Amino acid sequence: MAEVKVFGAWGSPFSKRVEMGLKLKGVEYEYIEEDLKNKSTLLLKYNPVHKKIPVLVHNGKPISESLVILEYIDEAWEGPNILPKDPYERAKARFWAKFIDEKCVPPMWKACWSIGEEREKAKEEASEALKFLENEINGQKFFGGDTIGLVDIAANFIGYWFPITEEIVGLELMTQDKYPNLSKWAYEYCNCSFVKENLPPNDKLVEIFKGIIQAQPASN
Ligand SMILES: N[C@@H](CCC(=O)N[C@@H](CS)C(=O)NCC(=O)O)C(=O)O
Repeated sequence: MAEVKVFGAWGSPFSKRVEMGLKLKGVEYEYIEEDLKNKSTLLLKYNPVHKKIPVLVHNGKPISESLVILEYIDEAWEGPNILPKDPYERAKARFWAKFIDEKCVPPMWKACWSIGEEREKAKEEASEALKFLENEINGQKFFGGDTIGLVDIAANFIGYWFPITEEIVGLELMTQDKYPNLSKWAYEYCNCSFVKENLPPNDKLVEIFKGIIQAQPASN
């Protein structure tokens, strides 16, 4: 039987992308929790370039970078498609997944954890980027249409982690008023059974985020 291992961190949306891909395909795997403050020799061996989780190891062969791993999973195993079959739709899915990583997640995260002018700039950038995603859903249940695909899994931070963080830090960015499609999508995605079962517990994330706030200087 194929040996499938995931080196991850329980609270990481990138790590969860890989687990969601494997769950979607029905692939069994061994999960290895990494301590990111004290990375294992194996993680450093498997991902010497970025030294980050997640890493998927399939029969001893390591693959890094969550979006690359998702494409690998799609090609290596039968089961529901992660990427569409049509070449144009595939290209579009890759475009939006890259857009999420480059244009959405960084300013959204920064908007939560920065202050003053930096925060305002990040909020503006994040709002602009989210508008594109809001339009892209365009009445569909998921970015992939009726079923969950690459863009939905790539957007997991937007659907689950961000609303929790927003509430903790008192930010109102992805509101239902401004982003009704995205808000509906987030609900549908997080309540899809295989997703719901694999999301990190809300209270554990809240604890982590509250810890970050407490560790910040008093002026924040
Ligand atoms: N682009 C990477 C991002 C992965 C990433 O940022 N992983 C973080 C945890 S959420 C990590 O391993 N950080 C450890 C470090 O930077 O030293 C991917 O998509 O896999």
